[in-house]
Amino acid sequence: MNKFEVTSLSEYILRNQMKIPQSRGGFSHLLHHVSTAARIVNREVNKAGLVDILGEMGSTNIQGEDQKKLDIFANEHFIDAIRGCGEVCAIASEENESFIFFEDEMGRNGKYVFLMDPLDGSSNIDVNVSIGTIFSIYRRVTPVGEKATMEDFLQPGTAQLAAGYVLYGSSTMLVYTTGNGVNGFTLDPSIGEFCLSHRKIKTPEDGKLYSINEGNYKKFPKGVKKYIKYCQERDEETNRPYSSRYIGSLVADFHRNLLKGGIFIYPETETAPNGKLRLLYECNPIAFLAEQAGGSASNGEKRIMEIKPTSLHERTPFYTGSKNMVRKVDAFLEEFDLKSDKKFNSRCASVK
Ligand code: P6P
Repeated sequence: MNKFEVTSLSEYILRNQMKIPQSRGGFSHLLHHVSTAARIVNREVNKAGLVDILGEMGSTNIQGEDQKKLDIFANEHFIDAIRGCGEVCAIASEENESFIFFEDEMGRNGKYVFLMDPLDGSSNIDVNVSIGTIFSIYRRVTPVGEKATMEDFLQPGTAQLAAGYVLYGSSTMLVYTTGNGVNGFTLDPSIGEFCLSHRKIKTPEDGKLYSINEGNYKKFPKGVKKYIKYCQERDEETNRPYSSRYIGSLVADFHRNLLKGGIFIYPETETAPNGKLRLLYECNPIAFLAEQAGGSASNGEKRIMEIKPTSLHERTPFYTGSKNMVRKVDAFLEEFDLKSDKKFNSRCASVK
């Protein structure tokens, strides 16, 4: 690669499309539209402080969360961009109670379904903290041409064709995978293009950062409490104590840990037994990226991407990042929190 050679996202997509036999470019076309929507949302996020687009809409979304004007803006623009590409038959969003089926001829014949959290971390919008868009793409399982059903969306994360996020931070990045590694593209505002800046991202197997909202400490499972204390102990051999880093914006926290090494934890609590984060359009796409970068993602007991979803907005406990750190917290959970029936079963199993 020449020193000053710039690979735009468009060029990268085209190069990779040619590697896919019999590709007619539909998938590449879809990724282009994601990029376009990301640039439109980025424009509004960057000037949020200057125009009347900050603050509450006075409405709440399906999650019962206050909707910020930018939430609505991002949701509408991603829906329009994805509808316009003609490759997707239906879309599910954190902001919508059910999925949206694109009735017209073009939509009906789309081969893919698209899931997204259009603007995650939106509670940070008014205080200028990084926020993000998270997306996930599957091949539909119902016949092309017919109406999409919930079956198209309730697929395990292992069936994802692509996943990614847009990070609206000090610079705007699009990070995605199609199952052949993770690449990061940084928006160059002077040319309006996402340019390859982080080729084949690999996350360190060990890290020194742990990200969790310790304000909920008293409600955490015993294994999580033990792991937090483990992170805080002094042990030179294992580079402890680790540093606590928590922004309260999943994409920003995950992205930092992805590049530097670390673990992000949003566990179950006494008051939220399934945690807070959504399986389909937050945890599965992030898990796909984590695994493709050499990390891992679990719900404390099993691989996130092997969970069979039962509803569009279901939540899951989420442990993701450096492989050895996720393995460590899973071990603490196994030791201190394995459900009594599971302990009983595992004891029975060990008796055989
Ligand atoms: P808490 C933002 O609302 C979000 O969905 C994620 O981006 C973030 O990781 C999490 O919630 C923060 O939740 O309860 O720590 O404020």
